[in-house]
Amino acid sequence: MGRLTAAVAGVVALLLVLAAPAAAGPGKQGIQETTIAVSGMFCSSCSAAVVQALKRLDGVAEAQADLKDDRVRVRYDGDKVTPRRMMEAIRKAGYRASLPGGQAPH
Ligand SMILES: [Cu+2]
Repeated sequence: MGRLTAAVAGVVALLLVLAAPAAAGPGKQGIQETTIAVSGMFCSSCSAAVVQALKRLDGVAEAQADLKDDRVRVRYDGDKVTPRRMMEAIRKAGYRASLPGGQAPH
């Protein structure tokens, strides 16, 4: 393989890698915001634990727990993390999580 051919092949490979996320599907890219219903938070250390669990995830920019309304509002990078992963993190921290709008956690 000549030098030029190798260079072209390299560029093509790079373009394919860059194009891959865009081809993965519409919607979920960039900064998103969602609200997750959380039950089992009874005091401010509970809500702090939930916020901590979320912020530990790569891609979560901001998390704000609302103790009174049993929910947490999250701003996140849709390329890096999904609401499903967030709910798993909340459950691992010992709380129950579901997406509002009837989507069951299981
Ligand atoms: Cu508590």
